[in-house]
Amino acid sequence: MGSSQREVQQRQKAKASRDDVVVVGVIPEDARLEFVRLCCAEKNTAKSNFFGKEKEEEANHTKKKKKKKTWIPYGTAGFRCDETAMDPIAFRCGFIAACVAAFSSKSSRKRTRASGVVVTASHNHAKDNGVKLVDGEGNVLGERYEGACEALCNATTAKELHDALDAFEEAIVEDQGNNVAEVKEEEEERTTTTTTTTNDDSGIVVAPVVYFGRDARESGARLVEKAKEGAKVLGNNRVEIRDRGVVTTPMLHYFVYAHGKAVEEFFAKEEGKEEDKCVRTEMLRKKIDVATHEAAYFERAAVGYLSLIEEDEEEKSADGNANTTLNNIRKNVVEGLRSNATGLPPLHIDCANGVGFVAFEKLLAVFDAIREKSGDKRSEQIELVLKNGPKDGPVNLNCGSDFVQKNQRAPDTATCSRQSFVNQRCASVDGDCDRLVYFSIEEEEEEENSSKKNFLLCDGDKLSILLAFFLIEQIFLAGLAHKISLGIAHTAYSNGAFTKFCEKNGVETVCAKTGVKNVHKAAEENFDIGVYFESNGHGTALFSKKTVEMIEKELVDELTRMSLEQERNRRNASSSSKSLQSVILTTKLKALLTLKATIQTINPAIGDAISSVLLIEGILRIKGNMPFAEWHAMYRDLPTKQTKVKVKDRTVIECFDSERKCSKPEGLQKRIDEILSSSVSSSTDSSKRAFVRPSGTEDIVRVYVEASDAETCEKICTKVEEAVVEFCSF
Ligand code: 16G
Ligand code: MG
Repeated sequence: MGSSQREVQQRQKAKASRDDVVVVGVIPEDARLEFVRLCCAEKNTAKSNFFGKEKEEEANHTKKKKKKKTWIPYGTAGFRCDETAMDPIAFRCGFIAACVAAFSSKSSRKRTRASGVVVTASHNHAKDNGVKLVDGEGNVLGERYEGACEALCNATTAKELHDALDAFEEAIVEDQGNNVAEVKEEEEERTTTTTTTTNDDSGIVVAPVVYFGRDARESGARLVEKAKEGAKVLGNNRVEIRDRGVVTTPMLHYFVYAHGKAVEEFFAKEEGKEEDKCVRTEMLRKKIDVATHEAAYFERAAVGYLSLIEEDEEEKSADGNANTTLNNIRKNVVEGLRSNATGLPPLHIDCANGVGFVAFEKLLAVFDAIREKSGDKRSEQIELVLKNGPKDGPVNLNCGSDFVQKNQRAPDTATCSRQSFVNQRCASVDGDCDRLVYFSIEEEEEEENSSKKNFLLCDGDKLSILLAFFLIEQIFLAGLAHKISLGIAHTAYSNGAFTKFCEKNGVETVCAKTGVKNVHKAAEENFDIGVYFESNGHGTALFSKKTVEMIEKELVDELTRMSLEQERNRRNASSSSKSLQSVILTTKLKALLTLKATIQTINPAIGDAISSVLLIEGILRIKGNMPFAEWHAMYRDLPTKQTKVKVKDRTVIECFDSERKCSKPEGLQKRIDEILSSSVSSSTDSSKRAFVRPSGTEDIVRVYVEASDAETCEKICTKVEEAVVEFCSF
């Protein structure tokens, strides 16, 4: 008996002796064993790289310590570490993604399943790299997988690998609901036929797909190959691999989302119903190819933007005939919404020396193509000046949204000096283009001819405000305010002035833990339209399915009513009451069209800096070319201070209340409360706030403080840092 067979028997025996075990064999045994074998083989060769330096350095330490040092956690957004340590993790994540694509579906057999792997370390240093995993819906892979993924990627023995795979299978089964039998049946069909694909109820042959993509880091190509190797272990007959090369993280999420949508639509509409199953299979494949092509992503966003800023020609000509009362109504209601969409100065985008540059270039090419093809002048109404591309220097070095937001200063790189941003309208994205902040820097001449630079930031909070207020207005004008709930989800890092402003204006807010997955969930669960942005610029607006359907239905109804109304008006053009009715209808229709265009511009899968730029640019134009300063001045941020504290073990800190308070180590929260109410700061300053949390991406504790003046912030921060050191050093 071979050692692997023995292993299987031992595992099965162990499982049989446990009463609670319900999961056996979601992952086919051949693939499981091959995966474990390859992981162990890699450990013995490439692992010198994996555990590399630390292993040597730690040679004299205890075994426990050694393990701790090399353990790579599943962080806030997947794995991230020095790129030289990423190979085994990329390999294992490839296998994980393949299993998610092939087995995690909630067992709708009419669905070709997909998943995704993005090799990126986002805003982190160029020498780092990482993996973000995408689930079948195009969302961040669910939290239920995190523990198993972490164990799987850190396992060093066959036993540890098998245990982690068992836990992983349990998470898959949870995802499948109670349809394990059905999935197993599919698996049998698949392995007993020689096709490379899966049969569904109607006999259509479909294949689970893993989409791969990477940011512009040098190590990306190597790590994607590793991840693909991992996926291939599941077997060519079980999963198809599609490598999308250098793409932004949100693009990869979109491909997975669009894949699922294409399949769903194909079956819902019973496309090619009359054809035989081979023809239908080919039709489905083509449909998926088109929907998940890069061009589809850019065209969707570009067309969405153009519809958003659309000018209503009919409205202009109607104006001439309208009486004064009508003109006034239009002025108040309509002009506030739409303006001649020219006149905003160009937007200078700092692309963090990363993939965003490449993606924005492609977007601009789509606008050019639209203009050339149809002569559509609207596509001139976006002017982006792209700065800091991948050839300009190491990703995120002195540039990118993280640099801009954390340091409150403009980028400064070899190719784009700080000066090149002065007196421009500017924005900045991060290394994988899922964060966005706007900023401006003005140079003021001072008396003695020296210059002072004024830096103003519109961070995630201000993006939320602009977007939420715009949507509230549109919902109101569309007559849907009583049917749709809209609110903002944010994190503890949102400025106190932001929450106060929302409260004052009656906008509901909900605070969630740091991390896109948490804020996304809070927005989704609490509102029909949930706007969310972390202060660092991650975010979007989520429209529930019900809301999208409602808007679409209202639009159809409204168009029907409009055409009837126009017909009546034509018959009796002099009736002012009918004209008034017509204007109100126009306003409603416009709002509905605007909402529809907004939905199209947004990446439905995840927050996306490209669609956010288009959306914000569209809104600013609709708002009469709102100047940056006006947007920035909607409310004034309280001074804040953020620092990092290095401690022995950051995980001793445990938080609650969306990370605004900590329960462990005992006494720390009490000390923070004392600092806040002590003489360090004025007792009348009700805006004082401070919290600490262990970072999910770095081995440090983060400290956040805000108060009504910068000096108080500094003082409180120093005291809180001291408290962290004191309470965490045991
Ligand atoms: C990751 C998260 C981001 C979060 C940040 C917090 C995603 C895609 N990214 O970048 O949302 O704000 O981590 O980092 O989820 P921290 O835990 O180190 O403070
Ligand atoms: Mg990012």
